Parts: sequence; structure tokens; C-alpha cells
Amino acid sequence: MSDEADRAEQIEEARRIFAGSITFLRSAPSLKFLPDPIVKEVAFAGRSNVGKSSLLNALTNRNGLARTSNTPGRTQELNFFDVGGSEDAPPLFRLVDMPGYGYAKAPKDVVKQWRFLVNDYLRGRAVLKRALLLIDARHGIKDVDRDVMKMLDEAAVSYRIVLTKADKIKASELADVTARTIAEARTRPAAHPEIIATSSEKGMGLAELRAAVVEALE
Ligand SMILES: Nc1nc2c(ncn2[C@@H]2O[C@H](COP(=O)(O)OP(=O)(O)O)[C@@H](O)[C@H]2O)c(=O)[nH]1
Ligand SMILES: [Mg+2]
Repeated sequence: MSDEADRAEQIEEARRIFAGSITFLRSAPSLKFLPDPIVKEVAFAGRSNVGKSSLLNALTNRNGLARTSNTPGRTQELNFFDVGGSEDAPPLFRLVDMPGYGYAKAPKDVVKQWRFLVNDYLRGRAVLKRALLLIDARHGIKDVDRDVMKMLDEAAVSYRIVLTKADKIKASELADVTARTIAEARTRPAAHPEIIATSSEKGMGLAELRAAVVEALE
């Protein structure tokens, strides 16, 4: 089979999986609430307001799956979603919505709690196959994102950068930020060398991102 046909098949398989059942499993405010690690996980991380909830909803075609919150930096929980499976069968895998970071007004103890929760999860979770690190296309990688990239590198969790809100900038600016982001990703030990540009608003990059999630499980 040609690479192109292969790719089309991956995209179609991912589309099918994301069109199937996806259900909220539970929130884990601390490690003791983590679900049993029975299936692989792919986690979504990013600064508060980066568009993570919008992207999860767009990816799964479900409006209320991840709540688009107007109190950034408040929810310090890992949210787990089962993809596929049924009452008699385990899920195919799980999506994990990680708590947002980088909210300027977050109290110090909240920031500290975030670091403990995220670090413990990243370091101790063998079923975590990849993190998708969301970066606002208007701003590119910021120092708070670099802190998280460092955590991922040090925990040896494979991650891939996803640009969000690509509809908000011109094509030339998107080309620029894409090139800069790829260049930086390539200096990072655990980062995937390619990135994906998305817009939840316009549906851009969603099919590719779904395929990237499924590919991360292989
Ligand atoms: N134009 C545009 N706005 C977006 C997009 N994704 C999210 N937003 C907006 O950005 C804000 C934050 O989104 P949200 O998903 O709640 O971010 P979160 O804090 O990372 O979960 C909201 O006002 C969204 O409507 C996008 O792709 N394009
Ligand atoms: Mg959110």
C-alpha cells in the first residue's frame, strides 16, 4: 500500500474511533483517585485558556464533554474519559484532560498542588503513551510551557506540540510560528519532531490530531 493510502486509512480509523462512544470516567484531584491503569492513555496539557476544552470537544464532536470554564486555574484535577468499550468490554484507551497551568492570578499553593499532581502522574504512569502539549498559535512557546516541556523531558514522557486557535492569525504568521515551534521541539529529547496546527473553531487539523492520538497508542 502507498504511504498516502496508509495515511488515509489511519485518518479514517481515527475518525471512526472518535465517532464512537466516549464517556467521562472520573476526576482525580490526587493520585489515590487515579483509575486502575488497565488501558493506554493520551493526555492533553496546556496553559489555561489555550483552548484545551474547546479542542477536546471538537475532537470528540461533543459539546459538553470538557467544560469550557471561565474560572481558569481553578480545577486542579486530571479528568479521565473512556474511548470505546462497553459494559462488557474495556475501553480502547483513555483521554486525560490535565489541569491548565500558567494562570497569572493562581495562588501559590494552587501552583504547588498542580506541580505535585502533574509530576506524580507523569512519572508514575506506565500506560501514559503520549502527551499533547497545546500552544496558542498567537503566542508560540512561552517560559511556562518550557517548564512543562522540561517536566515531560525529565519524566521521559513522549509529547507532541499542537498549536491552537490557528484561525486567529494570518497564514504567513502561522507558517512562522510553526517553523519556530518545530525548531524548538527538535532540541527537546522527548518531543515529537512534527507539530499539528489546529482550530477548534474552523475544524482545522482535527482529523490529523485524531490520527495522531491513535498513532500514539501503537
Ligand atoms: N478563535 C478561536 N477561539 C478559540 C478556539 N479554541 C478556543 N477558543 C476560545 O478561547 C477561549 C478559551 O477556550 P477553552 O477551551 O475554555 O480553553 P481552556 O482553558 O484551555 O480549556 C474561549 O473563549 C474559546 O471560545 C479556536 O480554535 N479559535
Ligand atoms: Mg478548560
